Amino acid sequence: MSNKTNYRFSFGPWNISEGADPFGPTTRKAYDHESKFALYRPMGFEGIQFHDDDVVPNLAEVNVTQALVKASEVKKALDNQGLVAEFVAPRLWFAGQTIDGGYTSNSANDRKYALDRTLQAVDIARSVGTKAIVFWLAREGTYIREAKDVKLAYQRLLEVVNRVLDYDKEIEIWIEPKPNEPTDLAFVPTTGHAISLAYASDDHKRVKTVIESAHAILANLDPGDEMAFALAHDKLGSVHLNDQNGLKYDQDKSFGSVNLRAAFNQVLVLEDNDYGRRGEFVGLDVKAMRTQSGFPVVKHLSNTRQIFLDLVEKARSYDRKRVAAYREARDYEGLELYTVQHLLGTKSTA
Ligand code: GLO
Ligand code: MG
Repeated sequence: MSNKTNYRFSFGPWNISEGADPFGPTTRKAYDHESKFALYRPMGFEGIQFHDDDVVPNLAEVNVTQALVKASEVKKALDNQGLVAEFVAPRLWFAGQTIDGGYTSNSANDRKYALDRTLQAVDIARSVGTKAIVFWLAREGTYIREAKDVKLAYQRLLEVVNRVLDYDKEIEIWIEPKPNEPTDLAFVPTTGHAISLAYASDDHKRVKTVIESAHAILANLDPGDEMAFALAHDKLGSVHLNDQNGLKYDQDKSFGSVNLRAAFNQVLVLEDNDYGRRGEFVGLDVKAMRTQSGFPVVKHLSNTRQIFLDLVEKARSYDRKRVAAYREARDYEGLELYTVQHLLGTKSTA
């Protein structure tokens, strides 16, 4: 059953951070942004997830042409290091114009800013060599329910999706759902919402989703099931593997570090459905613990990759015939013991 895919891994430069949180200052020195690229290959990664201003760090200060020149320079630097850009995401949550959201802001000027910046992110994506842009809809939502007309907000989101599809006939939009944080009630909280938007769009084949394990857990959903749902519609553009200890702030813990069995089930879904066969990346979105010292701090990334690969081994040695027999006999108690013992590496008594 397993396809023996050689998985390709990616992460974003923001995954190497200075350890600040809302309650305290940074705990580590900043590691030079572009020097981070040299860390990828030795750790077994080849894809870089970019925000538009990770490609062009001073984006607000340069003109459109300068931004594209910089993006093609970055592309050359990546080529030289055997790296590829996986996607570019417009970082709409930092600008003064997007305090109350971008595409769904109540201000027409701010909505225009968000659309213009998104179209520029499409051009940056093409110049840096990728056809995918990610919509993580950070501030598209409400802090109080009465603040926005929610039906109108969803219509506005669809309008932006269509504008982008029309602007570049090859671009793909991957929507990354998340139910809350930074907003209280986020628009497009689940995979189902993202996929509905895709089907409502003018070219649904070019609208997919990025599923982040922690975001699914924050919506009280099972990440593996969310991935399977997207795969059933051929809409899993990428994944952001990590972990999350229940319904609290977004933790971005190392994959499998909280719920090993749920992590195993995510790997099983990817393995059994040939994920990666068309070059899709196994993307990570993990944060190092604030307490960790070093320069740079990258163990959380190499550990997550290793845990994923260890679970791939577990997925490949999981006896599918035996699973089928338990299913056939409807002996789910037996199946559960087999699965847990398989994960524990103990002698199977089931
Ligand atoms: C935050 C998101 C964020 C996105 C990134 C790429 O919760 O997971 O890290 O993945 O901005 O769009
Ligand atoms: Mg993410």
